[in-house]
Amino acid sequence: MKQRLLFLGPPGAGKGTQAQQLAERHGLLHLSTGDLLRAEVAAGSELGKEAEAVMARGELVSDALVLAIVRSRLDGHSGGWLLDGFPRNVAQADALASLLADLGQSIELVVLMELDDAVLVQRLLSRGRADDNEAVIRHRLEVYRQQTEPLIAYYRERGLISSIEAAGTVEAIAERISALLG
Ligand code: B4P
Repeated sequence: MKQRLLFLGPPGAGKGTQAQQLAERHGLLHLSTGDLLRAEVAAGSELGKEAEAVMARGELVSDALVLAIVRSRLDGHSGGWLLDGFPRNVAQADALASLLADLGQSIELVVLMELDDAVLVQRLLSRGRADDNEAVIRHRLEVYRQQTEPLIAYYRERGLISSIEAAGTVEAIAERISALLG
């Protein structure tokens, strides 16, 4: 089974939901940059203070900050992993590629979760996190289109992408993902 995975898709596509379940089932390290940043905010660390206002506006936290978090978690981990919500722009993808080259590891599969904007907005409004009000959600979708969507071409050129339809029940989507893992 493929064990070095990356989940890509718009906010609310269910990356976190699917990644958590899959990682538990197969004993993979689940790295959600969103969760890690929210933990820093909750802890009131310097890093969290820097991230809080940026996240509340629906923008991307600085690449340097996110990279430091990912590097510290991947360094020294030799088993499988699942990156959820990272990378979110081409600079982060390039930085990840050089980090993985340093570690002698590589991405085996990028799962692209696709879903209509109307469903995304509905899901996020019912989740009700601090950054889940309609204006911020619309802005996050714009940031996704501008900064994160170019990663689809980036990973397609590298022959790594498989897409799935992210509508339906959590179980149905999990089955679609499992079918890609071999
Ligand atoms: P994230 O924490 O990554 O969150 P997300 O993209 O909004 O949500 P996700 O797609 O994981 O959806 P989820 O499973 O929760 O990002 C938050 C912020 O952190 C960013 O805006 C940014 O500021 C910052 N950030 C994170 N990573 C960064 C990086 N690398 N660089 C810079 N900044 C970064 O699902 C959404 C909802 O739908 C949930 O309520 C869930 O229960 C529900 N749901 C899931 N599957 C469903 C289904 N099949 N049917 C119905 N509902 C479903």
